[in-house]
Amino acid sequence: MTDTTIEQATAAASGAAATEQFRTKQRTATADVDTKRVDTLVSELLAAAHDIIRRHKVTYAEYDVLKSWLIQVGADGEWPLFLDVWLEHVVEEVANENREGSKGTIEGPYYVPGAPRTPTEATLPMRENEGGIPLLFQGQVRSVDGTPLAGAMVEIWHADDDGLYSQFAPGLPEWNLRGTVVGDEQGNFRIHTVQPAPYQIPTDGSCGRLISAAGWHAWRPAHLHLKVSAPGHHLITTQLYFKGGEHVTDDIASAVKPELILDPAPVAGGSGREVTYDFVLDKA
Ligand code: MBD
Ligand code: FE
Repeated sequence: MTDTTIEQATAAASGAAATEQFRTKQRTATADVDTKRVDTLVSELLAAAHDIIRRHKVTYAEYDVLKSWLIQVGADGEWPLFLDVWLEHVVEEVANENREGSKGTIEGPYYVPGAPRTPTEATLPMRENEGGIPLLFQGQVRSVDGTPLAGAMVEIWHADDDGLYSQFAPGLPEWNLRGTVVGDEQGNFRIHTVQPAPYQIPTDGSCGRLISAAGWHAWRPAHLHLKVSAPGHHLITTQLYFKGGEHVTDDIASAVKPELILDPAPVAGGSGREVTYDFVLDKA
């Protein structure tokens, strides 16, 4: 445990980094939402809010609390966190409802493109005494028809044993526990890392204030984030969790699916745990 790192991690710092990361991504994204669509979506969203105000007789005092909270979410840079925790899971559900291959789930606010490339069998960038149980995560990338996929890439990023992400918490090496693993001719990969800890949403920012005001908890279960791709196939963004882990059944971000739960076994004659998980990609 590195206590100083925990003390220095603030909602505003991780929020600012997540906001900047999203702005970078958005510059390269193209959005073409036509007038009719904006009219429909925003009108229905507002109508839902009007209905809630009427049904619950929302007061001016409550309206002002909402207003100041919304202003503060922006000031804290917590819009990426708020949206990815409470809305993204439904966007993902709709986006991938017709996929036949492996299940995806939300990306969350802490993906950074361009993590260092590693060979097929690799240890993720980590500190000399990185905490956490060693984990060997291996598998194969195949097409829906069973064909092994040459040219597959497995991007992986996850929190450390303190639940902190590099580039979003201070004091961590830039690419700590992030990598782009290049599969072999058969789409195989073998990734040596450590098991992440559960992730707690920052309690000192606006999302934390909402959580305590509503009497909720602030936790996501321990998870690996992945983006898996191969030529001629749809990229899949997903996460994997650990059987029996804390908050696997009550993820604040509602992003756990039964197909995404790993059950690593102790490494025979070695240290740590290992697990095999294959990815099946839809044809593009
Ligand atoms: C995370 O690590 C995460 O994966 C999501 C979805 C939201 C907040 C933090
Ligand atoms: Fe995460």
